[in-house]
Amino acid sequence: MTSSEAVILSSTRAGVRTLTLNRPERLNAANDALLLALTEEVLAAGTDPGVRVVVITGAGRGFCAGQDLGDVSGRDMTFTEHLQATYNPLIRAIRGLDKPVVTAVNGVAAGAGASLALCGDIRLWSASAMLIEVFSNIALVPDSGSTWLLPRLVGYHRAFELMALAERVGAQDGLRLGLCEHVYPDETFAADVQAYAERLAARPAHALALTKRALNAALTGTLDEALDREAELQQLAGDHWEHLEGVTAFKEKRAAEFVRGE
Ligand code: T3D
Repeated sequence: MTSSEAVILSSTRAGVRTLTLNRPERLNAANDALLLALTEEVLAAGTDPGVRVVVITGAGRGFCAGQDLGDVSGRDMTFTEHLQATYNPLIRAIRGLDKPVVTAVNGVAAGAGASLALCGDIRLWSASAMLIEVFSNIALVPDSGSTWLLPRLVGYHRAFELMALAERVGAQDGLRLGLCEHVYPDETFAADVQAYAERLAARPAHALALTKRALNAALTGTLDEALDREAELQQLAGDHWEHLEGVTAFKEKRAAEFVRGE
């Protein structure tokens, strides 16, 4: 663990790098220091060979309450400049990372915090997690990717309703709506997240990186483009040692071993 004073805490176990937003007294509302540090940590995890999966979670009872509203007045940047300098690089770093990112939503995720919660490759929620597209409460527009991602998850109309009314989505509704993959009890959440992330970390890292790349590109492209891209990426996957190991393990009727001393 790095300094307990830090706005982002970082720890690594069994190939899983856990990045914890650490402003619990503000429900981890994001100030510039937090956003820049988180982006830096995500990018650093991407180039660290000891990291196979990144988990993003929050300290205390919140995941992230969005922009720190105490930090806005007196700012010498426009909203556009601010988003381009802080939130947008973070969301791009997560979506562009060649490693799976798990958002472990331990409590309320509001505003840009909701965008952050949604943008993980895998979204795990605790039973007391809650997502709020809170922007309209302060007469702002959803940002940090929410207008792109939420309608793809729930459809235009449900997304508009959630955004217009800033309705609170609890864990069971989040699961039903496809905003998360799994819900775990509060008491065992951290252990359940670590166990899930370790399962992911044992999977073939190179193949998952290519899979993430293909899925992200497919979200905005045509079927034709996806077919061509799959054919190209399959070559990269098929030429990698992971593929040989997977096939050999199948033939030898044993579990494949995808983690090597890299
Ligand atoms: O570039 C730009 O600036 C534009 C980008 C915008 C991105 C955005 O995210 S806009 C949306 C900003 N976020 C909000 O509007 C959320 C505001 N917070 C809330 O609505 C509520 O706090 C919650 C629904 C998230 C949680 O409610 P509750 O009742 O569980 O907790 P609470 O009592 O309201 O909050 C606990 C403390 O955290 C409290 O401080 P205190 O009174 O104990 O000293 C509260 O002020 C603080 N806090 C919560 N959210 C924020 C915050 N402080 C600063 N900024 C916050 N966003």
